[in-house]
Amino acid sequence: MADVPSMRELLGENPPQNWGKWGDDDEVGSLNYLDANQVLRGVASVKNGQVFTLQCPMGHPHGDPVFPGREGIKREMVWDHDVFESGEGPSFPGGIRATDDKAEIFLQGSSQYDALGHAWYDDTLWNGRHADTTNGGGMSWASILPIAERGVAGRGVLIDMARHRGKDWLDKGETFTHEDLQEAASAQGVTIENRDILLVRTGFLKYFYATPAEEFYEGFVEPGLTYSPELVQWFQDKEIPNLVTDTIANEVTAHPETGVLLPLHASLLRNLGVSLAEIIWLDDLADACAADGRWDFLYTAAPLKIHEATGSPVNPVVIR
Ligand code: UVW
Repeated sequence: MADVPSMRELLGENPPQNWGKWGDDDEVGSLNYLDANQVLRGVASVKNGQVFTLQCPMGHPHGDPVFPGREGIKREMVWDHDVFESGEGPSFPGGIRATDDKAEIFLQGSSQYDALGHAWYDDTLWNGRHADTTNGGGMSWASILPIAERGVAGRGVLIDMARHRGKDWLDKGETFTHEDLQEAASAQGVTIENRDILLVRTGFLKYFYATPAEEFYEGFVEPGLTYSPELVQWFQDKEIPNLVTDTIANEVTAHPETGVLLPLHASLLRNLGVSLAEIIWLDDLADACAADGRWDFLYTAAPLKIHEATGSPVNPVVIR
């Protein structure tokens, strides 16, 4: 791919950047926008008490949606009825028995939050720390732990790009811009306000579960937001703390004009500190929003507190 420009060439020498904005030791970035007022704004958008959990099941019989190279959960039983009957299980006073199981998982192999240090270029991570902080068996800088300790809560707004375009799901590689998001928002009758948590539905997870894996992964390219300097500036001006999508990587896999892979991971996550939540199930929430025409709600999420991890499974909760 010799003719693909470097990330620096695509994004420019001085792209919008929030390094130092919340102090040199900050590891949660744009989540700092979600102060108490933003949480109360989210609470104020709760109207009928409906609750939605947005995690995709881990270990779905169809297989789990993962970025190529990763695998879904591998879970096995440690204790079951047979283990006790065979005498291999423990014997507890009084005779109580229990199930137990264990799992091998890619921490980014299911509905997940990315750590701010998860993706980088030019050897430098979020807030200007060197990429060698990822060495030595874990992330000593900008791991998922600070985000897990902080939690995420605020007003969420769902933009249903698939519904807006009259499709069950967007096509492989289909793109949209921040202007398309705003056009869809006004068609939905909702405004994307400053500091909103931005949820975008493409229908691509619905496509995943409806499609054989060979077809889904053939020429792997997801639909999604596509990089432009204007889009990055829009995220910066609107102070978006968190992008949440029903795709595996939050953006069109490769920038169509240049072939650069995942430039929004570089410009939003690394440079602006925008938290990325991926593989998030939005279909049931979208149906409820479409039914009564209300597209804003209280969005809450907390990844797991895993030391030095690059990401973590999450089950966001929405109350509307
Ligand atoms: C990669 O790291 C390739 O993607 P994601 O951020 O979706 O986990």
